[in-house]
Amino acid sequence: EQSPTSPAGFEWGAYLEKETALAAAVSCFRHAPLCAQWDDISLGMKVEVLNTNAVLPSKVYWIASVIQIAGYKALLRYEGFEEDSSHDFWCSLVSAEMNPIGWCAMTSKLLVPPQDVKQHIPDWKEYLMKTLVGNHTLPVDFYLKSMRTSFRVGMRVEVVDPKHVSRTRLAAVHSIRGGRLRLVYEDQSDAPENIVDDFWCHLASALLHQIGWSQQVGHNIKAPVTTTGPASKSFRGNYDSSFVLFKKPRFVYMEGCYFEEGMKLEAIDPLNLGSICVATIQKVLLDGYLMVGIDGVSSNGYDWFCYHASSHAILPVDFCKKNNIPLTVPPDYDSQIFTWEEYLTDTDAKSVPPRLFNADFPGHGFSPDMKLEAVDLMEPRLLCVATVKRCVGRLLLIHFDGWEDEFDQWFDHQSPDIYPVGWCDLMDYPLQPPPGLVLYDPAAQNKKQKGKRRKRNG
Ligand code: MLZ
Repeated sequence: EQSPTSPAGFEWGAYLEKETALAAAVSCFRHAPLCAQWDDISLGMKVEVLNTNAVLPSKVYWIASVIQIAGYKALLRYEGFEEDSSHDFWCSLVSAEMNPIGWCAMTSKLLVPPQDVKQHIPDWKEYLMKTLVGNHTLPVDFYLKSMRTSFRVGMRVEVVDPKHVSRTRLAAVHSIRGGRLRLVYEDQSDAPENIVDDFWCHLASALLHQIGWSQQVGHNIKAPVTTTGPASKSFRGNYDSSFVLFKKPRFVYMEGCYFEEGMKLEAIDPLNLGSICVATIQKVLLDGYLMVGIDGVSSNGYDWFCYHASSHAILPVDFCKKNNIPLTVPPDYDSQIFTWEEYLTDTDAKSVPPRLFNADFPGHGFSPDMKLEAVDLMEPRLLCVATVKRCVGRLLLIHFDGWEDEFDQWFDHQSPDIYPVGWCDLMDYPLQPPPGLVLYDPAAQNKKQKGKRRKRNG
């Protein structure tokens, strides 16, 4: 199936409680909606929400306190329950059901206390006055502003060819959800029957470029074909993207001391994103782009990968050693005894001067064990329940819950492919729960699946 579908039944709140885990805060994700406003959200904040603990024919509301925050979600407790947690419930902080104090009065909605409050409260008005004094509430304009983007369905782009990562391929924007694009390749001639060749990425992805980019920087592009495959799959773009829409990498000076063909470095393996490998600059393109090859993988150049000189996926030699990360060495070397010094002599090569790497690091709010939603970049349609496993400078090692460590992937902390807990819900994008998780929906339990090992490229 090409379009994402979500196995029903996964609830972040219950899962976090079961795992006794915390979620990374929305403010950690710069590209996430409402990131900048998240400072206004705090524990103890009071809101007006639907009262589900009432038996009345019409909708009534009540005041609740935020007692825990996890990404976009909050654990709420209705006023009056005090220490009694039995009626606590999770709710998205960004939803039409979540309102600031005063909203009911302004919109003539009824505030009715929950029926199961054990406490005897003779005067609710006085009680509320006391609890409300000195507390914050939601900002009035706290909702998802329309996610305006200049990307449009039908716009043609150049994007990496996952089957042949050293080249790009023409594609058109088929749909947009929460800033994520589904791109359908123009050439469907190699796609298996009943499969539409497509790719998913965020509009700020480094893999996405305007029409003409490949030619401009000297990158390979799959030649356009005249036959585009079965008409049933055809989806043609109708206008070319312009460069103004795309995230520009930072400017790099290419004069003087610069990356040179043959120089060695460490790089995240584009086809196995959990591994940092011994690599070589294979080609220097224009505008700061580089073709990087993983040493010992193949010599045909098909899996060279384009990284910008400012990318955080390329790293100076000994980065892994300094940070206690296992370095993946070429097949004919032993990682136990590998040293860069010896390898550079063996290969008669120079290493990339360390000052050429982008060392910017403003800091971030992630720490190990925090939960989040992350794209499986090997199958970028899938947004999965995930955990920060390690933080090394600006890099995060992300583990996909329920999957073996072989699936782990390194992400930059500013990657547009990691999202706060609750993002999928907010965007109505399907979230992949951990496989084999005992779900709360009994019907879904029969469909339990086991996490499988996946081979490189698989
Ligand atoms: N087809 C793949 C899906 C892997 C998705 C993992 N996401 C973390 C497999 O089963 O190997």
